[in-house]
Amino acid sequence: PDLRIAVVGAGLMGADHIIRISSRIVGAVVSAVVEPDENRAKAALANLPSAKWFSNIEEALQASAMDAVLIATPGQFHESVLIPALAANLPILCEKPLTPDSSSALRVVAAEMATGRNLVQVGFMRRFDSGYMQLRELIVSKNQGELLGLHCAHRNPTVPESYHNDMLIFDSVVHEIDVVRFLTDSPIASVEVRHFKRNSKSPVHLNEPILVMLETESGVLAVVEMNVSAQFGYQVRTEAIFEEGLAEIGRTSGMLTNFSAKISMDENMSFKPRFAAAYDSQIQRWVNAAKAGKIDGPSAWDGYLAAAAVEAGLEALRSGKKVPAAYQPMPAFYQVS
Ligand code: ISE
Repeated sequence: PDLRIAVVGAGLMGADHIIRISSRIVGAVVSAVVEPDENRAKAALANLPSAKWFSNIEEALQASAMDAVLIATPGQFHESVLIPALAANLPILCEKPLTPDSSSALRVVAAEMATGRNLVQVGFMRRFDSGYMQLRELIVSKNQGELLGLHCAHRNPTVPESYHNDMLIFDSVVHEIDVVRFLTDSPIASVEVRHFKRNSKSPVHLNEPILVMLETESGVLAVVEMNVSAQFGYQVRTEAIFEEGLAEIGRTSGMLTNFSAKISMDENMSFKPRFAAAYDSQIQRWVNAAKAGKIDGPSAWDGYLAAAAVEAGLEALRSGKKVPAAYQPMPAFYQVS
C-alpha cells in the first residue's frame, strides 16, 4: 500500500514537496496537510481531493491521518513537530536545518534514541545531487591523489526581506557545512568568516557577501563564497583541488547557444530547478526506506553535527575570529554498520 504522508508546512518547500509526492513519487500519497494558515492550506489541498487539513500536528496524530511525516516548516518550528511525531513512532523526513542549535538537536537525538529506531532523516538534499555524488566517489577513489581543498560558490539571486544575517550561516552555509563533511568524511573542525565589500543591492539589514572558511579535521580547507544578492541567477558550484588535477561540479545544464557573436547558457533562478532531481531522489529513497522501517540518507546525528558547526559559524560571523567547533561523542546508536 501507498505510504500516507502528512506534509507539515505548506510554504515554499512544503508546496513543492506536495506536488512532487503527488506527481512523481511512486508508492506514496499526501494524506494530510498540517498548516495553521488557512489560505496556504487551501491552496495546497486544491489538487489533493483525498487529503485532510489539520492546523497542528497533535490533531493529525490524534486522527491517525498518516504513516510518515515530512516536516517543511521553518527550522525554529521543527522540534515541536519532531518530538510528538517521534513519540508516535513515525518515520520522518525533516527539512534542513534539523533544529536551529545544538541543544535542541540533541533533544531530538535523545527522543529518537528513546524509540530504539532510526526514524529521522534530514533533508540535506545535496547528498542526492549527481554532481556531489560523483565528486565524493572521485575523492574516495584517490585516483587524482589526496583532496587538498574546495572552492565553493553558493549564490542566490535575491532573498526575501525576512532573511537576516544569521541566516547566511544557519539557513544557507549549513548546506556546505553538511556537504563538506559528506565529501571529505571528516568533521568541520573550525569556521572563520570574512566580509567581502558589501553589495548595495542587498537588503539594508544584510552585510554580505561573506567568505566562509571551513577547515575539516583531516586538514581540507573549504572556502565558501556565500552571496545571496547575486542578481543574475541561482548557482551552487564546487571546484575540488587534488594533488593531481581539479574537478568542478554544478555548472548549469541549461542550453548553450551561439548567437550574434555571443556564447551563452541559461542559468537557474532558484534552488527548486537546480536541485529538482536531487529532491526527487531524496524523497523517493526516503519513501522506500520508510516502508522498510529504515532511513536512507543523513540522520538526526548528521543534523546535530551541522547544528554544532553552525554555532561555531555564528560566533565566527560575530567575532571575525577562527572558531573551533565542539561536538559530543557519537552514541553507538548512530554507528553505521
Ligand atoms: C534556502 O533555505 C535553501 O535551503 C537553499 O538551498 C539555499 O540556497 C538558500 O540560501 C536558503 O535560504
